[in-house]
Amino acid sequence: MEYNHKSLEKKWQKFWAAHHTFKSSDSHDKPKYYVLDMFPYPSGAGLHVGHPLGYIASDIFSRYKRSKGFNVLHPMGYDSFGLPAEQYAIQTGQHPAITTEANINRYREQMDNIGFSYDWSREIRTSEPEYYKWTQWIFMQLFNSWYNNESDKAESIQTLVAKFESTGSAGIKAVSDEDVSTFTAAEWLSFDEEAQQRELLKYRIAYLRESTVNWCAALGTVLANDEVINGLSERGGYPVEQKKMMQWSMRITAYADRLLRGLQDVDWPEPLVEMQRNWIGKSVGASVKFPVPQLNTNIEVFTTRVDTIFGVSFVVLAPEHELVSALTTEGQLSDIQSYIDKTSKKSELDRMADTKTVSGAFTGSYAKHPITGEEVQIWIADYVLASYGTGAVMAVPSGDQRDYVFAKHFGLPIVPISDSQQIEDEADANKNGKYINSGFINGMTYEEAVPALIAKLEELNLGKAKINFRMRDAIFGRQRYWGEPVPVYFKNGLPYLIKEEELPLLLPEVDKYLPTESGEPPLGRAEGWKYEDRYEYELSTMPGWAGSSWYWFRYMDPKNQGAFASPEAIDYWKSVDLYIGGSEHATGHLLYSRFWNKFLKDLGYHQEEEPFKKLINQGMIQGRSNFVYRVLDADGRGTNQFVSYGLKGQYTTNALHVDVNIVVNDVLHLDKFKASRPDYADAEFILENGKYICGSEVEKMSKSKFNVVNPDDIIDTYGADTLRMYEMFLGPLEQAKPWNTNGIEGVYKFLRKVWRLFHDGAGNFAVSPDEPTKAEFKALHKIIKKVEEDIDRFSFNTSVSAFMICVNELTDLKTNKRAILEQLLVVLQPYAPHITEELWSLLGNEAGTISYAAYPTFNPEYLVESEFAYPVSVNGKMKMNLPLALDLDAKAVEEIVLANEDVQKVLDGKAVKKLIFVKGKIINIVI
Ligand code: ANZ
Repeated sequence: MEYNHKSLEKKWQKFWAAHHTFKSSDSHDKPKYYVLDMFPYPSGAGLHVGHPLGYIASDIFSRYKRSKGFNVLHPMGYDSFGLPAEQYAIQTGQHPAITTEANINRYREQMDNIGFSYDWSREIRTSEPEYYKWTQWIFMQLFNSWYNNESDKAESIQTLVAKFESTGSAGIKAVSDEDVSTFTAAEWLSFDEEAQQRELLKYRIAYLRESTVNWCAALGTVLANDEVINGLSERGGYPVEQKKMMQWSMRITAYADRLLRGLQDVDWPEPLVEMQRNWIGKSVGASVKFPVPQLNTNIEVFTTRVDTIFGVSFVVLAPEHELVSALTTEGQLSDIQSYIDKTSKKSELDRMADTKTVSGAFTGSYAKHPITGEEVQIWIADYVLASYGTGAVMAVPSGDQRDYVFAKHFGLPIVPISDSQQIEDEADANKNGKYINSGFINGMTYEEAVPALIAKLEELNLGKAKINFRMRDAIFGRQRYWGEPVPVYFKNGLPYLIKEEELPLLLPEVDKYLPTESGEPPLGRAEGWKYEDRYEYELSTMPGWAGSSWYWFRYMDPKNQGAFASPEAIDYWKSVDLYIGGSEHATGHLLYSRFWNKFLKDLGYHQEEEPFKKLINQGMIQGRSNFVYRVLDADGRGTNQFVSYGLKGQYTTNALHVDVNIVVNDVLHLDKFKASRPDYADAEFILENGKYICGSEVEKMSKSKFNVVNPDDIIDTYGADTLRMYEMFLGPLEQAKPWNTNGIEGVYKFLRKVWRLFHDGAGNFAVSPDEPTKAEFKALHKIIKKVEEDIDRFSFNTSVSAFMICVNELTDLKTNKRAILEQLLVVLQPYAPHITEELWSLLGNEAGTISYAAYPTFNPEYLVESEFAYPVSVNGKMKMNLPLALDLDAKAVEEIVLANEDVQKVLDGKAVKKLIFVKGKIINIVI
C-alpha cells in the first residue's frame, strides 16, 4: 500500500473526535501543563497559511508534553465580538451573530483539517451569554473595588466605606481621581446616598469620567489612538475629531508599578518586555510649583531634571490646561484663541510625532520661579501634552533641546544651568559635572544636587519627589452594538450595578446596527430596554479587549455555572505555562490581561501574579507574490501579450500580480491564467524554453496581492502532516519569513520515505522482530535526543531537518526493525500525527492512539563510539590514523600497533624505545 494522506488523515481526525482523545483530564493525578494560543477573531476571510504557524508550534509542544506524561490543557476558542461582523451587519442587515457563527464554523473546519489536538469540549466564544456573563461579573467586581496603596492591592469598596465611616477621608492612600473631597466621618455620614456614590466613583477601579476621545462620527464610535492615522480612521478613512465624552474607564494606572515589576518574572521576548516597559513609562522626577500670585494659585510641572531648575526661563502649558483662560490677558486673547483652535484639530499622536514645527503663544502672564522668585513668562504650546504629567513644563532651553528651539524661535531668554556651561547649539546640561555658581547647589554633583533641591522645594512647600507613569487609564467602552452590555443602569445620572443574579445582561435586539437619530449608541434603539422598566441602561458596550482579558481562566472550567472557574480548577491549572501568539498584542491584550489577572488575584480568586509564564511571538509569514509582464504598445497601452520573466528586458512591460495558486515553482499555468479573467482569455505568451516564468516578490499576505495561500489547498495536495512539518521547516518560529512552496515536495517525499521504512518493495507492511544493530540504535537515539532538546528550546525547524537525516540513515541501513521504528513514530508523532497514528496501528497497537505513548528514554550508551581513529605519531610527528576498538588495554594496543604493516614501514626496522598511549586520544611511538 502506498502512502495516501487523504484517506488516513480523515480517518484519524474522525477517530480523535469520536474518542475525545485530547480531552484534558479533570483528575489531578498527573502534573499539569497549560499550552495556550491567542484565540482568533473569526473573520470572513478564513485562515491563510500564515495563521496556523503558531498553532502548529503549540500543537507540537502539547503533543510532546502528553508523551512526556503531562496532563495537558490545550484549548481553543473565539474572540467573537468585534467590529468586522458589525460593519458587515450594517451593510447587509444580517445579524452579527449569524455572520460570526458562519465564520466560526469555517475556522473550525480549517483547524480540524490540520489535525490540532485541542480539547474542543472546552471551546469558548466571548460573544456567548454564558461566557460574557462572567465578563460582566468581573466588570462588577472592578466597579465594586478600589485600589489601596497601603496594602498595594485592590480591595472591596466596602473597606473604603468603612474607613470613611470611621475616620473620614483622612489618611486614605488610594489611587483615585484628582478631585477627591476631604471630609470627616461625621460629614461622610451626613452625605446623602447620591453624594456618597458620587464620591465613591472617584475611587472605583471601573469608573466613569469625562475624557477626550477620538470620535469618528461616520463610524459612530470612539477609536483607540492606534486606530487613527493622520486624523482619519484606519478603517474606512473617515475624519476623526477630538471630543469630550463621559466614558467608562479602568484604573489600570493603579497597577503600573506591579505591571512593571512583574516583567522581571516572566520569560518573554526582550523586545516585547521593552515595549511594555516603555508603554508603562516610569519616570522618576519631581513635581514643582510655580506660584502665580495674581490668581492666587500655582502652576504645577513635572520634571525629570530638577537639577536644571536654575536654567528655567519660562513655563509652558498644554493648550488644554485648565488655567489657560484665566492666565490669558486681554491683549493676548486673540493669539491664544487662534492657537487653541489650530491645535485642537491635531490628535495627541500627531502632536508627539511632529518634532519639527515650532509653534506656541504667550498668555501675557508671568509666574514666579519657586527658588529665585524671578518672573518667568507663561506660554502655551502643543508640544506639551495635556495628558502627561501635569500638562505643564518648566522650560530649560539650556537643558532641553525642544525648549532650546522654542526659546530661539520666540526670542526667549536662555539661561545657563551653571556658569560653567557653554551654550552654543544643541545644549545639554553638565549632568555629571559640578554646578558652579548655580544658586545653592553650587559645587555639587548631580547626585547631590537632586536631593538638595527636592529638600529645598519641600521646605518651601513648592515641590516634592514624584514618580510619573506614561501609561493612562484605559477607556472601557465603545458606542457600538456587537459587544458585551455593561451591567449598569442610571438613576439620577449616577451609575448602579444590576444584581448579580440578573446576569447575564443580554444584548438586546435592535432594528438597525447604527446610532440612533439623536446620536446615542445602537443599544438606544432597543425597544423597552429599561432596568426595572424605568431606568436607562448603559448604552455603550465593552471594548474588544474585555472578553480576552480573562479567557484563559474559563478554559480551566468552561461549563461552570456558579463561578468564572472553580477554585479547584484554578488551583490545579494555575496559569498558562506556554503562550504563543502575534507580537501585535504586545501592549494591548498583554497589558490588559495582566491587569485583570492581578486584580482577580487581589480579590483572592487565585495566587498567580503573572498569567503567562513563557511567551513566544511567532513571526509573520509573508506572502510570495508572483507577477506576469504585460507588453505595452508604443502609446503605453497594454496589449494581450505577456512576456516571460527572463525576456522582459526586451520589451516595455507592466508588471501585474497573478494569483499564486495558478503558479507552480514560478511557472505559470497558461490555461488557468486564460480562464482566470475574461480579459486574459485571448492572452498570448512569449515563452522561454517553452515555459512562462513569473517574477516574484515578498510582500504582506493579502487578497489584494493575490498571494494568499489557503491551507486547505496545501492539505488537499500534500496532506496536513506535510503542511505542519513544512511550516516548521520554513525557519525559526520567531522569525518573519516568506511562504514559498518550492521546498514542500521535499517534506512530502520525507513522509513517503517514513512510510516505506515500514513496507517492503512490494508495498506490503513488513517489520522485523529482530534485534537492531548498533548503527540502527545510534540513528534512533540521536533523534530521540535531538528532538527532545529542540522542542525544549522551541526550535522546531531544526528537528525537521534532523528527522530527514535520521530517516535517510535508516533507509541506507535498510532498517525495518520494530524496536527502532516503533520508537521513531513516538518521536515523530507531535510533528506528523496522522501518518504516525496509522503506522502505529499497523504495528498492532490497534485499539489505542499513539498520542499518549511515552516518549522514548534516551540512552547515551548508543551514542558512545566503540572505535576511535587514533592519530599515530613517530617521535611527535603525525604519520597516520589507525582505527582501534576503544575497549582495548595498553598492552593489546601496543601489540596491534607494532604489528601493523603501515607502522612497520614507517619504523623501517628501527628499535622502538617507548610507546605512549592515551585512551581515546593519541598513540606516540618514540624511536
Ligand atoms: C525640565 C527639563 C530639563 C526636562 C531638561 C527635561 C530636560 P519623561 O522622561 O518622558 O517622563 N515634560 C513633562 N511633562 C510634559 C508634558 N505634559 N508634555 C511634554 N513634555 C513634558 O520626560 C519628562 C520631561 O518631559 C520633563 O522634564 C519635562 O521636561 C517634559 F534638561 O523638565 B523636563
